[in-house]
Amino acid sequence: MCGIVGIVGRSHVNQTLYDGLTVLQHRGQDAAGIVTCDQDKLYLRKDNGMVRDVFRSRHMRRLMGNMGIGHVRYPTAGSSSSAEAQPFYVNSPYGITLAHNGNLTNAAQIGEDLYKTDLRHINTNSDSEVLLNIFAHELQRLGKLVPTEEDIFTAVSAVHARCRGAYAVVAMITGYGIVGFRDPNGIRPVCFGERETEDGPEYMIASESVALQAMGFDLIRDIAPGEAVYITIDGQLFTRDCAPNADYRPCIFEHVYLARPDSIMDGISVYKARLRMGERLAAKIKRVWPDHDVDVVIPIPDTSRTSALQLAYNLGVKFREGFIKNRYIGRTFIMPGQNERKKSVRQKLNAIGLEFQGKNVLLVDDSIVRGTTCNQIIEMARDAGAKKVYFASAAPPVCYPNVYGIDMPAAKELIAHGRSVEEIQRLIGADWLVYQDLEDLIAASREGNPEIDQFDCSVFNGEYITGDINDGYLEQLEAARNDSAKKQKVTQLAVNSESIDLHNAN
Ligand code: PIN
Repeated sequence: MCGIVGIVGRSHVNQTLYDGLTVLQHRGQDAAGIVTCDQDKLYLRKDNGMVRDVFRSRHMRRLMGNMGIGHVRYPTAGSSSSAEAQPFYVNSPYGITLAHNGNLTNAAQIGEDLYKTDLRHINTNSDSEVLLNIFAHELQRLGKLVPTEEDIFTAVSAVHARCRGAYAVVAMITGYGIVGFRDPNGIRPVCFGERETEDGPEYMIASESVALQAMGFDLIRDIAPGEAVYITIDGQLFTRDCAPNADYRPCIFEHVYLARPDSIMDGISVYKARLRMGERLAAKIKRVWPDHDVDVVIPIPDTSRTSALQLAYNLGVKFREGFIKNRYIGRTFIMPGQNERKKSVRQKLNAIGLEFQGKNVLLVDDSIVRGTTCNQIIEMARDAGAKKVYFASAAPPVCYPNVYGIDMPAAKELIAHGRSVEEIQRLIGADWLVYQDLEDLIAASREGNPEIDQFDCSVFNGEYITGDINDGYLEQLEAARNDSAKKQKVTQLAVNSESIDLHNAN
């Protein structure tokens, strides 16, 4: 999962891009980058780290121009070194830069085609560099000195024909404009908005509406699946459906955990979807355990708070803050090895004893992925004096790996993979465990926008909607994602960090 932004403004856009990226920082803390365009020159700064660490005043001063794009990266399969921070650049045609959120499931195949047929060299392991070169190649084939919006849309259509998987993209064509596009299933989110100025309208494309809102842009709408939006450097906006086979299937895990609650995504308020998850979970609890003895509902901060609040209300049980989070420690599921992950939970959360002593507590989390943190949190609740510790997950069991750009662990490392709810309950050490039903999760999201028939629910049901995922692909993914592979990557990273990225205007 990553965050993308693009702006065509009327004055320098560096600060707005920077601020927009900080609003999207939850989508990736691994690397950040901005490229701006001033006349026919590009200025690029990218590196590993959080937005506030990557950009210093001296970098910001150099990022000149009224148009630019930016990216925050969450590590997905293959990414690690700062050379793989985005945006990526290719000089021909026009000078194109690109930032991508998602994962191409046929990257290996089309990467080979790029080399053997299109005679293009890819210098990293990143599928985003592949995507950029496909787009560049398709634009170059048109052979125009000045690209028109028709040319841009033709190239995006060709990208759709060649690429499989999930991709929400912003690309900048030096001297001409910014294009945003989304795969034909609209798996990963991207939207666009407008801000009026005295000199005319400014446009912003972003992964989440919260970035537009925070920067004073009005949300126009989400980019539709398969659609492309092209904004010229002088502020004209064009849109076009570029995929004949578009079929809206946005990723439901955005609503569960990834997105900020204050975003409106594909017409759905993430906040309200989470409230409805709580409502439906409460209904299930009442159904399966009508005479429950829960004294208090306690969320595991932060994401689960919204659904826990509504769950408690609908159960008619007290809602209390029992855990306080040290907000200066990173998210847990981005850490490479099991030991580090274990250690960080107690550093990250602290229990308020008086909310636990002698009580039957129902802890609520947004999801259970590996089950390692909830195991420790349950232990903490017992240490704090809880009589009984029940556990509720606002999402169904996460049983399958994600191939569409979320850095989920390998199948074997998912606690729910091949296990029953009773087994999981025992493993995490809860006195009782309840999961949201998938149909309830879908209903909670869908109620926000009934026009969306289906979602990508692959981590819950193993149905990969792009239809190209076979066992071989999953095995490769498994090899790249298991803990030992990640550890190895960290060692490599230490070795690679001295390498020089030719395009980095540091
Ligand atoms: C964490 C949100 N959420 C907590 C992410 C933990 C799974 N984990 C997914 C639960 S926060 S585990 O609110 O953004 O801080 O099952 O892998 O142990």
